[in-house]
Amino acid sequence: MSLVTGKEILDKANHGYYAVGAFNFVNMEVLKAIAGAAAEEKSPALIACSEGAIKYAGIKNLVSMAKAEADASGMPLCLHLDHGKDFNVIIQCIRNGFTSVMIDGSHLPLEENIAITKKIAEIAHAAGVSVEGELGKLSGIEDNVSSRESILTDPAEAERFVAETGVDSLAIAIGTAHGPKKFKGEPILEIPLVAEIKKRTSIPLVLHGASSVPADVLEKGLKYGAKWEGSKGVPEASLVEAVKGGINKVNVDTDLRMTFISTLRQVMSEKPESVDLRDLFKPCMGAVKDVVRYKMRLLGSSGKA
Ligand code: TD4
Ligand code: CA
Ligand code: ZN
Repeated sequence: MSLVTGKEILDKANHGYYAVGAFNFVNMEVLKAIAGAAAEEKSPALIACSEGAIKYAGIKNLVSMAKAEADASGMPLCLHLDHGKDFNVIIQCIRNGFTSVMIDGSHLPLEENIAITKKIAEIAHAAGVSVEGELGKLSGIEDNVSSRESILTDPAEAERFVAETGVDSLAIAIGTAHGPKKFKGEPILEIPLVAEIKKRTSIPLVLHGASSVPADVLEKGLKYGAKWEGSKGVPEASLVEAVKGGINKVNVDTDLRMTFISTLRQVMSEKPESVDLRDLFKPCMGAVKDVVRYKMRLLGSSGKA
C-alpha cells in the first residue's frame, strides 16, 4: 500500500476514539521495526522524521525506505515531518513525498504562529499533504499556577488557532516534555484540558513527549552501563486517560531509542567476538518492534488498519 495522509489516519482515529502512534526513525532498522509491528498488529502508524533525521540520513533515503516499507507491510503508514521549523525543509518534504508535515510555531507569539501555520497549511493542502500545528509549550510544569498558565494550551486560543489556520491536527501542551527526564518529582499532567480543547476544536489532538520510559528498558540500560539515572516518563494510565479525552496521535521517540540502545549494550557485552553488524542490530530491531506493538495495543490502534 502506498503512503497515506495523516488526515486519513487521524480522522478515522478521532471518530473511533483511539490514538495512533507517531514513531520517530533515523535509520532502516527502526523503520523496519515500526513497519513490522504495524503489519503484525494490523495497525496504522505514522512514521516520523525530524529535521535532524533528514540532515542525518538524507531526505531521499528516508522517503524511499518509507515507501518501500509501506508497500511491503500493506499497512496504512503516513510519512510525517516532526517539528518542522525551517520553511525550506517543510517545502522539501512536501515536494519529496512526505504525506504529512508539522509546522511547529509554538515558540512564536500567537499571531505569528497563526500566520506561518496558515501559510504552510495552504501550501501543503494544495499538494494533498496534511498539516499539524502546535500551541503551548512542551515543558514539565512546576506545581505553581502562574508557570502552568504560560505553558499549557489555552482552549480559547486553540479554537481560534484551528479556525484561522485550517490545520488537520493540533499538538497541545498538558505538561509532558521531550526526552527521558520529563518530571523532577511525581508526574504532573493536566489531563482534563484535553477534553476541554477537544470540545472547542473537534479535530484530532496530538500529544508530544509521550514516552513512558518503561521500567524494564531503563533497568536493562542501567545494568549494561547506560548513565540513565533519573529518567522518568508519562505513566501509561495517564496516556490512556489522555486518549479517552481526545488525543488521537501519540509521539514516541525516547522509548524506542532507549530500547534500541539498551539492547545494543546487552548484545555487545554478550557477543564481544562478533564482527557482523546484523548480529548486533537484529535483536535491537526485535526489541523495538515489541515495544511498538505494545504501544499500538495500549493506544487502541491494533486491528484498525
Ligand atoms: O516529537 N517527538 C520526537 C522528537 C524527536 C527529536 O528528534 P531530533 O533529536 O532529531 O531533533 C516527541 O514528541 C517524542 O517524545 P518522547 O517522549 O519520545 O521524547
Ligand atoms: Ca514546540
Ligand atoms: Zn515532539
